[in-house]
Amino acid sequence: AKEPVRVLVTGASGQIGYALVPMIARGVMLGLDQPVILHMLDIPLAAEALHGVKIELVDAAFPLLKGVVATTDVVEACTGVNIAVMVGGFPRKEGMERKDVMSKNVAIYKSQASALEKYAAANCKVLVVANPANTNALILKEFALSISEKNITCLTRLDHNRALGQVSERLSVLVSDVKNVIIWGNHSSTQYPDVNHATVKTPAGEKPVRVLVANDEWLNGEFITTVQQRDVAIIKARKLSSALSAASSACDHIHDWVLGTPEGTWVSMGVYSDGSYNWLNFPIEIKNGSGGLCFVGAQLPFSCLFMTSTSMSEQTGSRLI
Ligand code: NAX
Repeated sequence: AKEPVRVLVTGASGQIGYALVPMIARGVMLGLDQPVILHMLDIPLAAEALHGVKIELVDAAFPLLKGVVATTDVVEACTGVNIAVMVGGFPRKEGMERKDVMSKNVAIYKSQASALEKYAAANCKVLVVANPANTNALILKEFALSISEKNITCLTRLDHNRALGQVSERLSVLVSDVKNVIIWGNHSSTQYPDVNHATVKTPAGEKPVRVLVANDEWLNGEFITTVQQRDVAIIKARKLSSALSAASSACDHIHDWVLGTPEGTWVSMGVYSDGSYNWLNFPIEIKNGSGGLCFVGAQLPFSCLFMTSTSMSEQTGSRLI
């Protein structure tokens, strides 16, 4: 049997955390044969709620769940973790300026970064979900210098999945038959969802999305704004921001990072880009097992990113051009 993998979720008693921890415990993130030990961190104000989540995890009797650490102590939370999903953060409240939120998040991410650096397992993979995800990832990198920047990513898979969902709805095809959309830019409403290389599997082979949709006006207009502003639509309908889709996309992100993407398929991840941009989204294809570099978007006419993911403890990669 495999050794359990320790997965940290910060902000675990929040909306996304509550949706995410059962998915991890069920094997959605790391596979149905991978035992896990969940580490859940939240702030003292949420300690009781966090305890409640732990009770529910016990009650759900997940066969793969080999242990639960529920704590408000950042060192205890980070000790020995192989994967860290950073969901906790200070939300922007009415009347707050962006810079006020920023300074709160700097303090939070500074302390969590140093705890991860000191106490996490070697080669711990970090996914930042909390917004502003790109900036929080950068703060984390600045304060955890010994963690390779290749092991620090942020979530844009939700935007990627939303784009897949839009194409699937428009064409009335299975979402699992749509692939290779790309989300460019920052994880914000200025992101650019791109279907120029996206395809749909049909009985007659793979067809370009642009050909099948045959409506550039929709693809260049409503499609893009729908993906960019999806959060607004969810908040309007639910009076709460996205949670189950965010949790599911975080699982997809880690799943593909650790286990690889299917041959010929790329996904969007926020990764460190040197130069002046810091975290940006790139299409990334991750090959499992071989240790060889994997090519991202072989037929794409732009510079891309190489990355490999061979096992939990081994990850190399380098940026190309
Ligand atoms: P909630 O407010 O429901 O939960 C946040 C949790 O974090 C709370 O339980 C809170 O007590 C905890 N927390 C606050 N400070 C903490 C600290 N210092 N250490 C540990 N825990 C702490 O928010 P939720 O809806 O779960 O969203 C979480 C974050 O995800 C937000 O920043 C949100 O903006 C971001 N999102 C990012 C997305 C993405 O695609 N990157 C999409 C979904 C989501 O909006």
